Amino acid sequence: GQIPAMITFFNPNHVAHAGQLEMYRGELVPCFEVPSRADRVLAELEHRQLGSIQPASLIDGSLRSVLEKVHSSRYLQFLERAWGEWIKLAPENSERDALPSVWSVRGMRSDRLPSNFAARMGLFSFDMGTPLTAGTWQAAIGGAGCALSAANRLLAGERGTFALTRPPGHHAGADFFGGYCFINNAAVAAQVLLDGGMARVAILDIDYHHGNGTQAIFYRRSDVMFASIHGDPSSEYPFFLGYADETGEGDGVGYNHNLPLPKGSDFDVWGQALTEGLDSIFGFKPDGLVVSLGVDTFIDDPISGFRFLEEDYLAVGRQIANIGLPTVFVMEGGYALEAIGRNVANVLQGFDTGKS
Ligand code: OKP
Ligand code: ZN
Repeated sequence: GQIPAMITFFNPNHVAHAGQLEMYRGELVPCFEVPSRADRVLAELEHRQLGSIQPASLIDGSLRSVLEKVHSSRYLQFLERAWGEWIKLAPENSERDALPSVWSVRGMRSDRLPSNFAARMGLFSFDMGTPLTAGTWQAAIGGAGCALSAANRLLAGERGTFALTRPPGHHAGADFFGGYCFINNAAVAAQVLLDGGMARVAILDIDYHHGNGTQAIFYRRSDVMFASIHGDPSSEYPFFLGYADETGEGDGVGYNHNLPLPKGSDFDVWGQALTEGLDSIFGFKPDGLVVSLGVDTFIDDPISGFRFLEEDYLAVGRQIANIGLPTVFVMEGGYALEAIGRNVANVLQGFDTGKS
């Protein structure tokens, strides 16, 4: 019969976010999270004719309202105004991106909102690898718009949709940016599905890095289950979250499932973790699934440590399709530029051809 095709929502504003340098081992190095990532994925989807490609919804009342449910008001206000404040500090700042350099840690306060911009950069972030640029806000809300549109199409009866955007989102928490992420697009998609009438939604995060922001946003909630397969945080970014003993708190107890794997793991090992993650998602009986789709699990990824081959991504898509849930895919990481398009398209194609 006819193969049901994926609908992709593309964020044309993604190019507005083009960071120059990130801090790495004591020096500023060129950013890995570059605009060509999204363009290459788009080109491959067009080349394979993998379903229709549509622009995302622009910022409006419904996007504002879901953003306020996922992020704190003071964080959103900070993010929207940050670039203006940065260039007000000194005119030459318009030549370079903003990076934090001071943080509030244990024993210090985070309830006071400092008037100093550098202090607020630190208050709302957790690393020095995530430059905030002139177009960060526009790009990030464009991505959230993709997630909103992709979730809405699922509510309208679609089996699978894809929010193709950058910057990624899964490291962004309710009130912090970091790990190249500013707005948590997967959390936006999940919240839209709930608001549209789904009782329970699962998020499966298959990016190489643990989705600490997504986990934190839903950690005390029983309406969203978060399951993640990722590099062991004892050696891999983001280091300070993502262990197997993090199972939720309060109402959320039992609805967080971390599956850390050692750096160097290949698809054989990873596939067993996927089966385990999908089993617990299936037991949760969700009405819908959000997949945080990172392809930095690829063997040639420059900043990650798993050993996926290109064809493995077809199997990933098929296995996800097997649990038979309406699914929104949301783009996260993947930094091997030459292969990123094929790897993402393979997941979507695997899903399209899998059991519905
Ligand atoms: C974002 B996503 C690289 C150091 C790692 C942070 C990685 C963020 C990954 N020089 N920096 O999960 O793909
Ligand atoms: Zn990643």
